[in-house]
Amino acid sequence: MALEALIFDVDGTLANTERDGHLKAFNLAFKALGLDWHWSNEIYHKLLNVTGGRLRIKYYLKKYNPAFEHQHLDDFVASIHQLKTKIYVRLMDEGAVPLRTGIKRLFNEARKVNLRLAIATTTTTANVDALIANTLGSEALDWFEVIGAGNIVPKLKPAGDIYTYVLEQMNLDPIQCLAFEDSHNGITSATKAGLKTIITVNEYTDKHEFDGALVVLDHLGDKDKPFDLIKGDTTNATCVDVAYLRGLHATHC
Ligand code: XBP
Ligand code: MG
Repeated sequence: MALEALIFDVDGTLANTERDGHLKAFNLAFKALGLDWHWSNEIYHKLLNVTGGRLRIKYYLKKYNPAFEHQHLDDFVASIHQLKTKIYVRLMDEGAVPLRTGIKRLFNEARKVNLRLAIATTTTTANVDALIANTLGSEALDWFEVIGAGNIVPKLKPAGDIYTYVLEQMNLDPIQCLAFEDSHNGITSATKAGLKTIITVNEYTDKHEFDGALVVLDHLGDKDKPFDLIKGDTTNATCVDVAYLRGLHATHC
């Protein structure tokens, strides 16, 4: 079956949103609410194993702040997360995080040949919209046939639900698509939905296990900035373009 669609994770894949976006927003929200919690980059590295902001806050409390008590913990965590989302959106509006190398180029190339595009992420819809609108323009939101976000399915990555949801919405078989991810939880989710995955690592995920990945790269590459191949078939390609993706798909899918 021919390659029909590309499905992208957001955080760490489209942009390095964690340090200058999510982490910053969590800490600003804690401060604004008068909480004396502060997540260092080192702790955040560990907290990232738990996907989804609400679950991450609850995991933090259990593991690093067990003395903290609240009568209505779920509601309290939800209110912290709501404020964190508001702050994150403001940071994106201020242009806090650029797209990763090659993302804009690949979107444009894919659109030219009518490859269908979609998003599968654990983050909140408002965060995805803010990142896309501020880096590509609000019209770019229409480039994605489906934006599958964390508030749509009950089980977040590493469960396969969000990818399965996106595939169902697009009426596509996993073999007709490729997924783009940056983390172990991400590739686990895509694999559970039957998808083959291209990995671009970042500072938080470069030590992760990526068994079953089609290829592991430092980034997608651009004309003046070739990618480094970390794992996968040797190639003369220097950036991930449609021809390279079709080649990978024809060989491995
Ligand atoms: C990304 C995440 C997200 C963000 C926070 O995982 O884990 O939880 O850090 O977003 P992936 P929210 O890239 O695998 O989708 O606070 O909106 O949940
Ligand atoms: Mg990710």
